[in-house]
Amino acid sequence: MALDRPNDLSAFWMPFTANRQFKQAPRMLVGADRMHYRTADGRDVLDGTAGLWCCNAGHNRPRIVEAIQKQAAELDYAPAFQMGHPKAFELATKVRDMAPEPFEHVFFTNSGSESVDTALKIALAYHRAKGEGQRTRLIGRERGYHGVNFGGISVGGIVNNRKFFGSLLTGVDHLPHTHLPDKNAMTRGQPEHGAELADELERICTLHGAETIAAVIVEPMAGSTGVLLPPKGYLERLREITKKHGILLIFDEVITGFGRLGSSFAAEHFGVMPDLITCAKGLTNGVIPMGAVLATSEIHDAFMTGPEHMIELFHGYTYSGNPIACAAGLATLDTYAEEGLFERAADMAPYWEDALHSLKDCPHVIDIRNMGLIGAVELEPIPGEPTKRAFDAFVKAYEKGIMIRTTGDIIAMSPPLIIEKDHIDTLIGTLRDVLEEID
Ligand code: PXG
Repeated sequence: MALDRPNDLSAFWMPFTANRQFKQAPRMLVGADRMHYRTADGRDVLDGTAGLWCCNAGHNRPRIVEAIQKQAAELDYAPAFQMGHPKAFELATKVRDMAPEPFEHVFFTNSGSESVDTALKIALAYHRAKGEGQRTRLIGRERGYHGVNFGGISVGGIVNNRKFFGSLLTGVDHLPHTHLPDKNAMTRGQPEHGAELADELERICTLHGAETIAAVIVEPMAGSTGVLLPPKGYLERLREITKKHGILLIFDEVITGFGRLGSSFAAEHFGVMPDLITCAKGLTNGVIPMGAVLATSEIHDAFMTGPEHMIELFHGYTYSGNPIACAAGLATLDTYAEEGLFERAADMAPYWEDALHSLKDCPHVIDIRNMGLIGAVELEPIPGEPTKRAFDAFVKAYEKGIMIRTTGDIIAMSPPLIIEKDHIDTLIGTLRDVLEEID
């Protein structure tokens, strides 16, 4: 029988977790259904974060569960290199069909971090294939989160994710982040100020020589670092400058892909087309690890040269296009389509926005930001104890039956797209109580 309360917690070194604090007071989840988690002590907790921004269709959806069960019994694994199985092609076609027009090709990975490193490698190899092998520099952004592999932390801009891990990739530079609370606090949707921050790319091009730069990678909306929205005109400007200099633009859509903003991808939402898109999370509803990189034909076709028996891209993973992940992905995308969940997210967004901004008079709140079904509430840090206030809010929220995420002193929420208005009322109402109770 499974142990609901394992009494030896020491072996599992938990990721991105305060291990010692957790193991003194574990928050153990043992079940889930649609909008709720079930805890080991028998409580239902409303999921305000879709797990880690990934369970966009909610939890334990029968169609996805059955697809996985069936696939496991039919074809558990197929070699990913020089062999194929039908569902990988079917899923790639489905992803292509739901992506904005220029994205014709899909490379499968197993996580957002792998998608990012894959996209960076494709960008470098693309330029080499086009006879521009001198384009080796990669440009990220301060406060960017691109996963935790070496490529991703090199272009990423979160200090604690970088500083412990050596010298990282060389030839990397960073754009400034776009968080301007003095000018943009309490903005609903995209902020007015900050488009000019994209012009910093011109400065970086002048500094290094634009012809040495392979790619710029940004999250169209930065999630992990506390929901930082692109100022109006910013992404358009980045696209303009990258295009002018022959630099590839990569949108990291690990969070924004699959309906978060009320569209399939943020590229579509903002009407700005990058050259590569990374995704993961919502691709399989978080149920089975899987990610992908979407590429335009221009990029893909640049590799399709040379003798036909030769491998064109020396890259891939044992589990690229794993059959069970593909089955989960197909059932997930069918669920999104059948239930119209992306449109639903768009329809629900104004109610979500109003509910979220109703917290502006709560204690400690210094900013509220939102877009689609994403929201952030930024708290004034306790002097000398950064992150403590938000962490206290997280623990208290969990005790009161809602799941939120915190980063620094920012509370982030990204509920499953099946959320109903009364769930929003509960989530925001409980968060109000939490904010009124914490120090
Ligand atoms: N890129 C972006 C934009 C992400 O948000 C990754 C890459 C890495 O994905 P993997 O699958 O390797 O974890 C992410 C992941 C949070 C939180 O609470 C965000 C992520 C992961 C876990 C927690 O903000 N984003």
